[in-house]
Amino acid sequence: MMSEVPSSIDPGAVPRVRPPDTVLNGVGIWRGWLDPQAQATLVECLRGLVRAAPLVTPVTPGGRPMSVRMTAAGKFGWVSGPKGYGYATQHPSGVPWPPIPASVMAVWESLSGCPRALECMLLNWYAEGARMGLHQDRDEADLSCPVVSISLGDSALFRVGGTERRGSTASLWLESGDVAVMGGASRLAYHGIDRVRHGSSRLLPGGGRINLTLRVVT
Ligand code: MD3
Ligand code: FE
Repeated sequence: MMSEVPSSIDPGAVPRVRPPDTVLNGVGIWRGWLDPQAQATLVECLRGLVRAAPLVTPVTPGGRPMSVRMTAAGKFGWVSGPKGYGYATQHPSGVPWPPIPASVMAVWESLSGCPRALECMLLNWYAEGARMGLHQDRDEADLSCPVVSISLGDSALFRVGGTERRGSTASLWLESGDVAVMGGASRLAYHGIDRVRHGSSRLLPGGGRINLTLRVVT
């Protein structure tokens, strides 16, 4: 006799090993998904990545320099300059983007619920005083794929609203090791980082915050 297989198993569905700890305006948040050891190992990997593809100061669509500095890994990264902005296959220096760390790939596979392969990891660096204004992420072609965010280092006050800029918003502190998944209706939610509590984490010796956002671009 054949062994019993639960009929509910869908080979296309990627199981999430645990439900989110919090859902804020449709954004799922897994607290401490990466433990302190995994965070430290990942930071070492990111140090090498930043040496290969140095941080750059992006400009807003309005032409103002951002306080956050950025680089990327994977098939695509984000570039901006006086001539405009968008996804590109090379760092502004002309080097290809470094590969996405394996531990980051594993986060995508565990929590995105997305059948498509990860194409881009953007790295945002928040030095003391850096913030990110309320915006939507809508430059990716396939909006059925979520954006997944990994927070490392100092705690950040994350704000998320609805799909219209003027709507009401809710906030929470993202801490080192937390992972947030923006899928479904929340994929086009307005969001930003109001402030970072400098020195709140001991992961990075001089303080500061790293945010990794994982994306399918095409
Ligand atoms: C909600 N980064 O890189 S991550 C960004 O912490 C960005 O650096 C912030 O916004 C950061 O674009 C916030 C959480 C996040 C990322 C993408 C989203 C929330 C999102 C896309 C849609 C809705
Ligand atoms: Fe964003």
